[in-house]
Amino acid sequence: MAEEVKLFGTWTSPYSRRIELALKLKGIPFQYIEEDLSNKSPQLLKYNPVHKMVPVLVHNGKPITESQIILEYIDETWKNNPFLPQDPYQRAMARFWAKFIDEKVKAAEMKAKSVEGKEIELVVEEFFEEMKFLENELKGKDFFGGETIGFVDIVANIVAFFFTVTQQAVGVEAFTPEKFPVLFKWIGKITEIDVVNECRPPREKHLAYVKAVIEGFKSAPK
Ligand SMILES: N[C@@H](CCC(=O)N[C@@H](CS)C(=O)NCC(=O)O)C(=O)O
Repeated sequence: MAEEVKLFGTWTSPYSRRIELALKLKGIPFQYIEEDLSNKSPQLLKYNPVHKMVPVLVHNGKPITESQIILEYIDETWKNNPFLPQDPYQRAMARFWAKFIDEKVKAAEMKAKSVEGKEIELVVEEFFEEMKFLENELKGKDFFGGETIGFVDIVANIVAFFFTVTQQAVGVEAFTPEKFPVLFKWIGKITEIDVVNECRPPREKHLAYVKAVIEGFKSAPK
């Protein structure tokens, strides 16, 4: 039976972009369906009735949600170019760091929504303090996955692209090559991979979008 792979995503969503990247790294042909999150499609609501969020991967009619779970599903279903290491301890560590990244990102996002002005800068500063753990984890390696891009690299792409854009939109210089030499070297390395760049939103359009979102937070009733 021919495989049918569909990805429901949104261009600004780092979680959607990581699934696109995973599918491309595995060489899996797929149909991409762009969702308008202000007017979610009946299909999205059917496939993700619990969270009603993108990304959703639909494989031969079966939906899978939550980006890290989708990544593991892809890795288990298509065995070429494995994302997770074989060794159980190394697998556990990869899952630990991936979870760490998403938890810290979500926490920073929630905090940023509840504060104003200068306080946003503090949230960004605090977030990048947490990211020092990630800097340490990467020391001595080209990629989190070792010699090549793996599970944590795919998840950490959010730090490489999305946080640099957010920082520029907010106008804070918390994430700099001076403070994070190892992470910046890693950004240089993953940016050399064409498929990684293909899965990144266009920078100027993305920057304009993030600025508009931040303005929205500021003007939203508290
Ligand atoms: N934990 C989820 C997060 C996904 C997520 O936050 N998706 C956002 C877009 S970036 C979304 O669909 N938001 C729609 C909503 O909250 O109604 C994952 O890893 O897939």
